[in-house]
Amino acid sequence: LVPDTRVLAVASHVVYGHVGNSMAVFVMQVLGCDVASLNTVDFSNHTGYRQFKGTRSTAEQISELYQGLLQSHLTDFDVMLSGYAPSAAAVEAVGAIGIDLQKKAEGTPGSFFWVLDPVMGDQGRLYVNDDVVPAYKKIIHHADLILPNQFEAEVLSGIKIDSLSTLAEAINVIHCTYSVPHVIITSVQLFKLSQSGAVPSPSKNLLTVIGSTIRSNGSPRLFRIDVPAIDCFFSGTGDMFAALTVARLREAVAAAGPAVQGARSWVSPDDVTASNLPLAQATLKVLSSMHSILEKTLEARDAELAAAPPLQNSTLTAEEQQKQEHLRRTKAGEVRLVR
Ligand code: PLP
Ligand code: PXL
Repeated sequence: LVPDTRVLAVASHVVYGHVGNSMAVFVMQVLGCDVASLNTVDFSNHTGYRQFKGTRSTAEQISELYQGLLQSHLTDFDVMLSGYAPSAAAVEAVGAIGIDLQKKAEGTPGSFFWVLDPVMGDQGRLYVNDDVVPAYKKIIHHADLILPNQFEAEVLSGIKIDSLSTLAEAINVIHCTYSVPHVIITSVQLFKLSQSGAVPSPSKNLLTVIGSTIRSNGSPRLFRIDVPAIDCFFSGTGDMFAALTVARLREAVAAAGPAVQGARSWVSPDDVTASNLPLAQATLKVLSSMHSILEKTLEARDAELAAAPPLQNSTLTAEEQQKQEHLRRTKAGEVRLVR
């Protein structure tokens, strides 16, 4: 069912555990994609451990690897998935790769698709340098699909999302100001929006995903999917979402047939159901996989923590014990990708 799909995955690599490309490459491969990985950082482990060793790529190093692909004609990618980049200059270097691949595909609409995850922050907080924000704003209109979380959608659109209508406005800015035809806001906590009275009957136990494909008249075709929230913080879920979306969207677009395959927008103005919206169909499958992997992760984490209780080592200071406990819990919470 999956069409042949060559993906260029540009994100971080960790030696131990599963975030960034160390998550996305396996996920896309297991779903039948042929994946090339360009790593923007190479760390021992993800930053949630609060300590790591390793290196960040410079913009020059990223560009040089791409030059190497170019000189040997190794750029026949159908999809690029770009995630975390460690500086504004690195974001621009990744952007230049996406723009170059788009340009090569210009003669054949639909032959190249750039999925961009604008990794900048979460929960009201930037975790990149301030200058990364304008760097994303400069490249984002070249992307076909972007995957911001609620905070990143606010940063990009300049609209504070505090209701369903401001959420729709932010999506409209992404479609119209940035001319990005497809967007998925990967997590919205409607119950938090409701604290201002703006949203009726929300549940703390639901996570909402809202996406949209622009219609051929420029208006958004919105869809909304509520999923049960798993009450735990995992690193790498955004990367898993992005990787699953690449694979499932290829399937959904292929199933929708030639009319959709070459088009920038997949819906006409009078389409009112989501049944023919490939982005919504793909997202349903993505969320279903995410749910089963995260449930399994939670179960395995709890079993691991129960099997080996915290160390009681009186030679450690309280602070050292706390650190060891944090490391133990973080390791136990690594997303489980094995069957
Ligand atoms: N550092 C690197 C190398 C990352 O790839 C990411 C997220 O993708 C982050 C930091 C942000 O992670 P955190 O939420 O732990 O700050
Ligand atoms: O997107 C999650 C992620 C990716 N890459 C690295 C990380 C994290 C989150 O902690 O540390 C290196």
